[in-house]
Amino acid sequence: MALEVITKATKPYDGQKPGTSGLRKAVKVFMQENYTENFVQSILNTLGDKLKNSVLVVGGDGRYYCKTAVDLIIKICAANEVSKLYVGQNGILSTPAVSAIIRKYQTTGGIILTASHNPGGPDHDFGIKFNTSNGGPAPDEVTNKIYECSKTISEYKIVPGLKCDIDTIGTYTSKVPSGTFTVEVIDSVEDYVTLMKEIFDFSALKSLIQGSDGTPGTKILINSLNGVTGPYVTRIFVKELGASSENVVNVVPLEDFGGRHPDPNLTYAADLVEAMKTGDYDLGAAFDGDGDRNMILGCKSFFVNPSDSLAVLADNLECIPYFKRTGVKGFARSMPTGASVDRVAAKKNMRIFEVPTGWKYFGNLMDAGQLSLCGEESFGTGSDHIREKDGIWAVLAWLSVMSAQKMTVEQLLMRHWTTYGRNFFTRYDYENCDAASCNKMMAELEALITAPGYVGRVLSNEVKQYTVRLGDNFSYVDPIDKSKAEKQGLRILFEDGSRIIFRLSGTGSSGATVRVYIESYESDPSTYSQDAQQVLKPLIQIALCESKLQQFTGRSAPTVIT
Ligand code: VG1
Ligand code: CO
Repeated sequence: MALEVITKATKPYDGQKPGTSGLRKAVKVFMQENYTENFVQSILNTLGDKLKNSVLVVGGDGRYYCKTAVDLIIKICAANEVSKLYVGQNGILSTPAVSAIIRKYQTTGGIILTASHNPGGPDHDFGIKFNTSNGGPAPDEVTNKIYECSKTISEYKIVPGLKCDIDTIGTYTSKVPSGTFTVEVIDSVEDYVTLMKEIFDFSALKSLIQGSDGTPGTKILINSLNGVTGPYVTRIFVKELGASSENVVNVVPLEDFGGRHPDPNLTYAADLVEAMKTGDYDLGAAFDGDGDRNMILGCKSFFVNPSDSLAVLADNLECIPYFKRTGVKGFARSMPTGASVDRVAAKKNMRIFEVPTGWKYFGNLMDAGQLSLCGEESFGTGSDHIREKDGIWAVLAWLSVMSAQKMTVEQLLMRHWTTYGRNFFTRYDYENCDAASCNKMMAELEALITAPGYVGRVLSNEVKQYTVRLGDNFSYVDPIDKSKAEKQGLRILFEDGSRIIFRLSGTGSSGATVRVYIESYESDPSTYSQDAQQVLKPLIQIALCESKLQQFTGRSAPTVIT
């Protein structure tokens, strides 16, 4: 006998508007009656004709509330005539793995349960993100539809009696009024590992890590910050590539990430930074909660700025078998990302695209065959092998370059700067500020930098002066579908190529986070080893002064400096 579908009446909640990457709110918000159900039903409603007999991938980063949400999604999908779900065992799938699985099994899309780099646990954040059939985050057009739907939703459908053991791999079928509903519980890492083996030369990487012909192995230290990458890291670096289990730490996914902020930067991955300082390891890496971000460190904690990481990989893609096969079609970066990759593109005569912040803006270019490698300054690096940024992929890419070039991380950077000059870059984050004051600051700054007479103005501090070339609020027209994204960040661009950029974060769950991005270019080799904070000090002072940031936020220092 078929399980019963129940239609439940509900009322809309305010604010179910997906941000830079999905809907992120405090767990307690998601736990409100029908809150999660409303949003899931809104996602399904926007599928329209594609909903009936659709196939979706479901999984998340293992944070608190993931399993409850997976259970609800299974029951709601069963009631909405979805025909099949691929669910990661224990509800675990990294964001890059979801993207890979959507593409491999050509599903209608996927639902990812994560608030990415935001802390987890009952008192922290949860998130739900929808990815479309190309494996990428839903574009603005789709997320806007989901939001519209959430504002008028009056009912959702559910099969309360459906039970499915997501902890055990297997195929589970249930009879529902529309026919058979299938849940296939899959190994969380298998499909992803298969893809990585197609992209990289695992035997070369194994020789690099284990050492060969008398050369000592390259020692790695990988820190999963108790996020979703743990099982992937253990399988790939230990089982496949022969690293010792001491080379991988915090590899058990925890619902609260062990109480830490699962964000791979110098502040929140401080234990990796400390451990790398001993000089015992040649490459260190950390990932965020859902496994799409990466931080790369060289021996003695030599920091690879993500904008430089992108540029070095762009310059060395021939070291990776995948690109030998597919060719390199073009590069892209998000607008605030440092422009070092632009110099590589110019030298290689390659297309370079500048898109708004958020991985969803790369998808169309990749689908149209115009883009192979892209990145964001926020520790995101990836390629067209999937449609999400990919933390583990980035580490394997770096190891491939080190193996082929026989160089250390620091040597690769030094060679890069010697060839191209150095784009110094830093980002200041002021987290959890008062939203109204931040909005006011942004409005006043926009008025200032777009006023007549701002262009040509000379901004200076004691040591340096910069002439304004352009002041605007960045807008973008997608070259493929011509969709327009406006108000993507305030830019002050200077004659010498230096830049100051201001954005408000779209991933926070409370208050406002101001991000200030500062960049300048130097071609004098004596500067290359200098500290970015020192080099950028004059520009930072100018940025704080122009925006009156300290007055508006009441903060004398940022919470995170990258
Ligand atoms: C931040 C980053 C952005 C990234 C986004 C999602 O967005 O700046 O580059 O794509 O997080 O990353 P915002 O709006 O807070 O600046 V993840 O790994 O949290 O999905
Ligand atoms: Co993430």
